Amino acid sequence: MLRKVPMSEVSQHNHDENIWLVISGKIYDFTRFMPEHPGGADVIRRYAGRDATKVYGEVHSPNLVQMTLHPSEVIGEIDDSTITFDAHQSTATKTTSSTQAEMPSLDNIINLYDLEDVASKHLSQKAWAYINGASNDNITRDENQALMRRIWFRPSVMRDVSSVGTRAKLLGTDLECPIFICPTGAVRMAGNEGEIALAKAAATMGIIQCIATASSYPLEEILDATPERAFFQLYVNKDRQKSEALIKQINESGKVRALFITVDVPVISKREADERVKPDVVIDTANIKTHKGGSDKKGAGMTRQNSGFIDSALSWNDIEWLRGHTKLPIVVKGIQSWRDAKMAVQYGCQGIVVSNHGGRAADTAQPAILTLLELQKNCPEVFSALEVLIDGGFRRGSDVVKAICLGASGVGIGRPMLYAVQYGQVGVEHAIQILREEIETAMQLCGMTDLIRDSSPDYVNTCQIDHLVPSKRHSYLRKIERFQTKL
Ligand code: 173
Repeated sequence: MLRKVPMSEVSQHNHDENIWLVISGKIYDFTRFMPEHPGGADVIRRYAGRDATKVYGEVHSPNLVQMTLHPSEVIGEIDDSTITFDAHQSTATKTTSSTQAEMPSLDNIINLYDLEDVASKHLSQKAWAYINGASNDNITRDENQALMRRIWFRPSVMRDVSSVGTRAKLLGTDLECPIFICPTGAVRMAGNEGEIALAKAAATMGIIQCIATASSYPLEEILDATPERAFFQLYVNKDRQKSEALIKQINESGKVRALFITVDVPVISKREADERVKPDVVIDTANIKTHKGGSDKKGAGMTRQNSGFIDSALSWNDIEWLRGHTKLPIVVKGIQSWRDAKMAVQYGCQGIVVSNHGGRAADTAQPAILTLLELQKNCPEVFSALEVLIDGGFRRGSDVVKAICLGASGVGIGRPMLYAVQYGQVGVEHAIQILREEIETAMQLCGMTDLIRDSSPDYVNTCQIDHLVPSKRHSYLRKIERFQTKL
């Protein structure tokens, strides 16, 4: 039985040496944990001696506080008769829930851009800045999409397309269509159901989610909501033992089919939108227990606050270390050059994700679809040595079909899935359904009946971007020239 505590007693515990917060009717002692809070001490301090239920609920899963604090840090239960209006006051302003009522019905959402439009109007300013934003000038983010539109279909006609199939195998897993949900940090910023909505919708729709290290719900809860299978994205921790423990948990879950290791942000890039919008609430992530804030001007807001743990010393030799800790397929996520694709083959990886982190890594890095084309032109052997996945800028079923024609075995969808989380699980299912139908229609209009069997570069005309792919020989000759100049 928990002790009933009057609000007047709670409000006295309002300083760093002794700090209590009320969350969902229970009183917790945050004194020990406050310096370790991944989102920083300030947000806890702001609610010292007060009710933090609302602000807590915007960014954390209901059970996180119980899982994080010791049983001895649960002080008691609030005595309801002692609560005054003031205790509920928070400094947080715009929230997702307060605006949800005005969102258009899902029937009116007919493509993924509609979801983005809703997000731009209904997400909190901070969530929109974090999710929609990318690095520096957002050039790579936007060009990822734009370049896809400079690849033309070369449709075949009269191929009896009365029925079409999109089934595919991705890293040994059977899918209804070759789509995976990209790993993204802190999905709960987009909507309360967060990664749980993604897990459930991926299952009902027959696709797969790649769970992120920096997820907002605890890994156990996401895995519980995952009936059968998922991928897992790993940021390698500076403290390797922490990564090893996480990999062990992944191995033992029996649900994870591949380990994606993110390699394109050894340091977090400059995320200016994220930096500019000061948070109402400091969003953090459930599975990361280290915090390194920055007092410099490198600028990445919430992302940087939660990324101090990422090991920038990661190198290709670490693939061997990873291999020593898991039997799962290892997929290197964030390949941006065809030479690195070859490296992944040399180091014995089972897959790569051609990706620039949705333009959130090096700004002005080449669009992902261009990298895929470079692989086709400069090292086509890679496609049979490992699985080539891709993400970045995919918004239409036709974009997906183009990537599959250029040799990708699966396509990742990131931001649009988060925008769909505004509507919870049904929203995510709706988004996946839209994509599937668009894929089928694009196939039929191009004369394909089975996506995997029929897709080939013959269906796409890349002449508008071919000249952007430097030939292998060209760069090799440049190297020799440089060498000769030195001599
Ligand atoms: O792109 C991101 O925002 C990202 O990868 C990340 C990394 C660490 C914490 C939160 C998000």
